[in-house]
Amino acid sequence: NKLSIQKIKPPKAPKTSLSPKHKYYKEINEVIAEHIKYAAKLDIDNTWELIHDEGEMKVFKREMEEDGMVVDPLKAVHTVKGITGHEVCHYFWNPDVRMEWEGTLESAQVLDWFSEDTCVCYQIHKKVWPTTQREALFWTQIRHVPNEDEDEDGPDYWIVCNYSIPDHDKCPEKTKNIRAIMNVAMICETVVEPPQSDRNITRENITCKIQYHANVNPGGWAPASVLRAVYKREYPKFLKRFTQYVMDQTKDKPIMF
Ligand code: 6CM
Repeated sequence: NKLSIQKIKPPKAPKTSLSPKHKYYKEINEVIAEHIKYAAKLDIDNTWELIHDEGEMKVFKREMEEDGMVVDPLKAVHTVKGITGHEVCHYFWNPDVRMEWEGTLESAQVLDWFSEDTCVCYQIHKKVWPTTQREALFWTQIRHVPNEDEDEDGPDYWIVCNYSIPDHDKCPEKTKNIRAIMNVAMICETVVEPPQSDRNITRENITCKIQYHANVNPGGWAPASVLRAVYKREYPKFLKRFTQYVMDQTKDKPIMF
């Protein structure tokens, strides 16, 4: 009948170009759904300890240990004017530009492409005295998560997730490094204010609301105090440097919604 026809919405663009038959398809969807769920709740209560507060940027952690290793979950929120969530995610995900903003890396390489939006990266982090150097092997995916609400008022996110995998046939074996395990996500929402027709929107009218989640297991012994000191210093530094990088890269470019 007429009523039910009006309710049918046009099909949304595919959320990922990764084939449902891919062996990582299920894992990727589940991991991303979990990050979106937590981002939507934004449940920063008093179980989260504020470790850095600078303007719009706030970085929180929860002290946690597993088998004597520091695995403190970290969460950060930031609000940046003049850039969109798509832009933030694009530069965070794009492996071609990672070395331009990532200050903790010694090297990074792409080992495989699962699809246009998903690849496998292998990277070696800078050594932190006195610990053994860390490396990481992970899939990284960028995707748009359209608002699923009936009333169209719900948020519309862009997300990048970096998630460790146990192995890959192109990954160097038996290196001198310790393999860190991570589950990291950058989740962004773009706010347009004041709302106006698409044509007149300038960078003055847009703000990006960022949430960043990091769950990192160092994968082997490292002194807790050193690790916590490095995290406390490096995560805020990363957020500042990276968002500045996105502002610099985009200021003279058309807005990427
Ligand atoms: O999310 C960030 N970067 C992504 C791309 O590289 C990726 C990395 C996650 C960090 C995984 C940490 C591995 C072990 C840490 C070793 C210590 C390195 C510190 C070196 C200091 C000179 O998701 C931004 C990551 C910001 C890291 C603090």
